[in-house]
Amino acid sequence: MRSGRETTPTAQHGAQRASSRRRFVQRAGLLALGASPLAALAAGRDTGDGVTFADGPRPLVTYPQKRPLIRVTTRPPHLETPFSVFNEGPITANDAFFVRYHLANIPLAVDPATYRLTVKGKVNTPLNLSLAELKALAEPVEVVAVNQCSGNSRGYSSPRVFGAQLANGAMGNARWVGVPLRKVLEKAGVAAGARQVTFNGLDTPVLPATSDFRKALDIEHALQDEPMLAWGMNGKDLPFLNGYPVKLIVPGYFGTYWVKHLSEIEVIDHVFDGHDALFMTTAYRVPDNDCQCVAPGSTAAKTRPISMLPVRSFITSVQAGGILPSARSIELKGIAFDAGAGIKTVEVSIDGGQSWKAATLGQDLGRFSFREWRAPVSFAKKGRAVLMVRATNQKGEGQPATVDWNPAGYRRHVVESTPVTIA
Ligand SMILES: Nc1nc2c(c(=O)[nH]1)N[C@H]1C(S)=C(S)[C@@H](COP(=O)(O)O)O[C@H]1N2
Ligand SMILES: [Mo]
Repeated sequence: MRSGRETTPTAQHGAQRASSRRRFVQRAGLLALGASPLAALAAGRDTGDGVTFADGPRPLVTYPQKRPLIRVTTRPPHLETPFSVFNEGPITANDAFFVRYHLANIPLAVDPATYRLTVKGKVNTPLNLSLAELKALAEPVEVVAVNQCSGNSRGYSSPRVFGAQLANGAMGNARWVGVPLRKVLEKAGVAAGARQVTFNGLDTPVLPATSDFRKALDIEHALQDEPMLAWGMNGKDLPFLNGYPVKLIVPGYFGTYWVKHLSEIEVIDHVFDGHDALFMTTAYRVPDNDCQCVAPGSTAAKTRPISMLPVRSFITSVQAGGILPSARSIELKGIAFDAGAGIKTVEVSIDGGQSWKAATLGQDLGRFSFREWRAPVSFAKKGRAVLMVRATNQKGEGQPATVDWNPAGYRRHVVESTPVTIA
């Protein structure tokens, strides 16, 4: 089933709950991050975006520096952005940006005065940089880029798959400021035989048997212009839950590589493996073929690490179950993005994909950014209609009409359908 609607509490009821939750969160301060049972009680039945998967309702919860977001899990915090946020503009506000962690031991505070970033391994000069030294290491650069979780939209996977049942809000687009990773590696001096670079953050597993969360990039990729060590997000410091004080930004690549609270960079002479490499060697892998897909319900014989973002597009101005007027022109609005080739065309359909018309693209904020689009449409008849949107990029890549299924529900990029009622 695609989605269902939750009963919405009355506005007053919702407001009372929100204010008692705020008081609770204020009292508990940052420590509330791990206090799941009380936070869950306080959250009650407020619903995030009306989307309910087989797991049950998805309440809104409030965390430090965040507006109410959809609770996916509490320990560690995993929060989804309500989809209506993406209609506010092409940049996702810091307080609305989704949050994903894997390990329950997340840092609750980082002192910018004592924070250090270590660079070690196959380098000529190991580094131990303070935040001030990192910021002064090279001329800061900026990029607008989409951070999308590999599992974004996984809840729509059919057959259903294990993992967080996410709707479409595990993505966001921000203006990142930092220094190129390349400058830091050049400062350390990459030694001969370097093969990959690994990244580790301040979060740790609760049990020693659990793998740490570490990611690896090939040395050639790490030395390209795009990967960045960022401290700025939309003109502010990174929100704590999005990786304060420093996060690896890998434009065009899925969010899993964007390591938060980055504390350690290691250059290695082999492909990353071993006990703490689970998030490269076992998780975040896709079928090793062109479509990165298998027949629904089957498993892949061979896999490889997930990498770049496929082309995606969404209608943001109306959501599934929305009601639109007949016999007058209305504007559909939305976003499209890809891994950095850049969006070339966006087309919309209001008849379930039988006919398509071109949308007008909005301002170009850079090839890694959300690209807004608009299209005037009018509905001749009352009743049900299915809206669709599809995009192509400058390389001619588009979106499949049917789902490219894989066992982890990663990288959904099918042409989405939005059922609406014309009244
Ligand atoms: N330190 C650390 N960094 C991490 C993760 C994590 O669990 N720990 N999860 C990754 C995944 S899978 C995603 S999708 C992004 C989410 O970034 P956000 O929480 O800032 O939105 O963080 C990545 N960086
Ligand atoms: Mo993710």
